[in-house]
Amino acid sequence: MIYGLGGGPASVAIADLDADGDNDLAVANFTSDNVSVLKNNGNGTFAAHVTYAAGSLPDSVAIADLDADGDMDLAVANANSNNVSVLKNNGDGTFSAHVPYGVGSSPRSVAIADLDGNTSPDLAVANYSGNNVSILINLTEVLPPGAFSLTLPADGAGGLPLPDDVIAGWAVQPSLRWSRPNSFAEPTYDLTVATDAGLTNIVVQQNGLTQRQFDLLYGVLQFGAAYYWSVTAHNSIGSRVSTPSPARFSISGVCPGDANNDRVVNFADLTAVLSRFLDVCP
Ligand SMILES: [Ca+2]
Ligand SMILES: [Ca+2]
Ligand SMILES: [Ca+2]
Ligand SMILES: [Ca+2]
Repeated sequence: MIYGLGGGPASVAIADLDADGDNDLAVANFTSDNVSVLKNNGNGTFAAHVTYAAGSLPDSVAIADLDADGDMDLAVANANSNNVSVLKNNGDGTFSAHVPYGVGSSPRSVAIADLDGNTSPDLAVANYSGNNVSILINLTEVLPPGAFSLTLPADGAGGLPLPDDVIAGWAVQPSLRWSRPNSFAEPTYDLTVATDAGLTNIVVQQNGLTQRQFDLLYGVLQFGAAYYWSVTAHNSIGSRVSTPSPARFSISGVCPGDANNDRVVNFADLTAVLSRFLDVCP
């Protein structure tokens, strides 16, 4: 497949620009003084490019979340205007007007990583005619994690199966899940599950989680019981407690296989079922 672009495409970078789970393209168009964004249709084909103005003779593009608002922004090295354009993502893969930052002479390449160790991404720019490199330290304030939510199970969800019964009621698998707070670096998470809203009778305490989900194991939860859970996110600056805190969910009181209703599944249940074998039911 071939996709049309602006003039003289010189550099391409890849990231999920519209936060829909697939990787999109940003291309610096050297002779048309703009950047093309191509959104992935989800299967490796791309929608027609949308262009955004950059500086003069953009020769290089790089992608990172430069302002810690959770979406991926663009940095473009403009060879003829001796600056770097930053284009902030509006959150949906469209971009606001570029803001130029002066660098050395004839910048031809830009790369992004945290250079001063404060977690925010900074820029390094190679200046072709200047025979040097410009370092642009990101001055965006590094803040504690932003607000985030407990997403699965939904607060108040009831009748969930036990983890060993899997699937139904837990979406894909019996996992507790939450959203990502805004933060330059992914926070770590402390998870608490308790049998009371005050989170004192704790049944699960897991600290330092690096993923935004926790898989519940067999044997921890009980039929017919209610549980309360909360997550606290930590980054280098501070902490943030989830919304809500706590959320509540309850497990189904129905025990699959407990044919004689004694809350235990054993041979007695098999006997109870077989005792009715060949019964004619109305
Ligand atoms: Ca995408
Ligand atoms: Ca951003
Ligand atoms: Ca943004
Ligand atoms: Ca930094």
